[in-house]
Amino acid sequence: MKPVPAREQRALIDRLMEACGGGYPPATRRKYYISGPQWAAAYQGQALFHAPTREPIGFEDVIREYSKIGIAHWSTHDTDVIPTGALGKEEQARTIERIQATLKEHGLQCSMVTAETFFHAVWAAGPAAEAPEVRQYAAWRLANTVRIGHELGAKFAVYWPGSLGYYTQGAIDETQTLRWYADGINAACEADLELAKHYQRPPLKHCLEAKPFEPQAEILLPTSDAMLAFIGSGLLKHPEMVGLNPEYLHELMWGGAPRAALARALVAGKLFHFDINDGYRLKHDVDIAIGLVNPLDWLNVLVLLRSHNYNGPFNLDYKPPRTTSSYGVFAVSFPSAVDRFITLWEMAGDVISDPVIQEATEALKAGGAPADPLDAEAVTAANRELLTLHELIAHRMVQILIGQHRGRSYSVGK
Ligand code: GCO
Ligand code: MN
Ligand code: MN
Repeated sequence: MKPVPAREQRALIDRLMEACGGGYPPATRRKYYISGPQWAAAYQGQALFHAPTREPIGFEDVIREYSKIGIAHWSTHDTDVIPTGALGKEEQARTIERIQATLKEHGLQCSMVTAETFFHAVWAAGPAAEAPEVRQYAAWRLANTVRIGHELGAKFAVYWPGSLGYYTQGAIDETQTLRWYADGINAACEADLELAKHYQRPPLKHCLEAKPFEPQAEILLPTSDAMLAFIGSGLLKHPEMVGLNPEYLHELMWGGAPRAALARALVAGKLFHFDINDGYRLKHDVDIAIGLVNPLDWLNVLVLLRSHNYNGPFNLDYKPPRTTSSYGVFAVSFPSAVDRFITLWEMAGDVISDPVIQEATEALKAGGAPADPLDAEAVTAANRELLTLHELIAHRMVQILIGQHRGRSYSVGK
């Protein structure tokens, strides 16, 4: 192939995206409770070892582009849109008005707001640091974010306490730090109850998000399970207002099964919000788009969520890779992520209604009726053949994933 001159490259991307097929129209995409984070689209590809590869981009452009794609909801950190020094000042009010107008113009809703408590130097020792002024500032930031949420019409507030921990051991008493962190969440909930009255809106749903590694070396609430324990610890004044925002990759990172982590949140009634992305076990937070690494596991996750009528947001918390251009972020990265999600969601419906899987599942639940249910050998023998269905179900799921259940074949029977 001849070199492709820079001016022809976008046309090539567009033509090959078209050739991929399988895209949903924006109207279809809008039917799903999918949210696009400000920070995901505005991510410039920078990291400790990486210079940025993309141009900066503001909320006006992000919201407009999400609207064109058919992403109907938008989420943001306070400092994604308002500089730290302007928070709570006149500039905040003016920015909120501009965001409201932009959302309205493009027909998007703000679904979630989140306080940045990890980037600025003020959080060097975390949001629940020893110095009372840091904690007072953290409580104010959380309450201010809740206020922003009400003003933008959000239903959810997310807290990612990634800086709640330490690099070097011994300086903090972890029990004290957790109590102080609870004070911050309590302040946010109390402020919310006041603000909800003032704005005549329901209070927000407050969602804790865990990540096992990064940015602290050791993290006090590293998993969704740790957070469930924290919510139930008695330290929260309004535990009923607080639930989880699990992130798919964050559960995978520590070696957990995301589907099982979600199941534990579901049985606790705490699966409020869900950050969707992909990546690898026991690696750093690579935040790859949904389904590019583990499509079969994702299909399984969505079967669980569909079976249990999860109706919260699916937040596209991934980072378009550094190799993707500013143009590619909206031409390829976001539409393809949304479409893989929708396809996997549809496939999850196929799994749930699949006659083979249904019959196999029913048979497994029916058991084999041993003559003596207290005889281990008889119980084992009664189930022996049925248990083969576990592997058969897994095979069927892969068939559904690759379309074989609809007759797609690879020289089968030829
Ligand atoms: C990550 C985290 C963040 C949080 C966000 C919400 O991958 O580092 O997911 O993106 O979701 O900061 O507070
Ligand atoms: Mn996240
Ligand atoms: Mn992540």
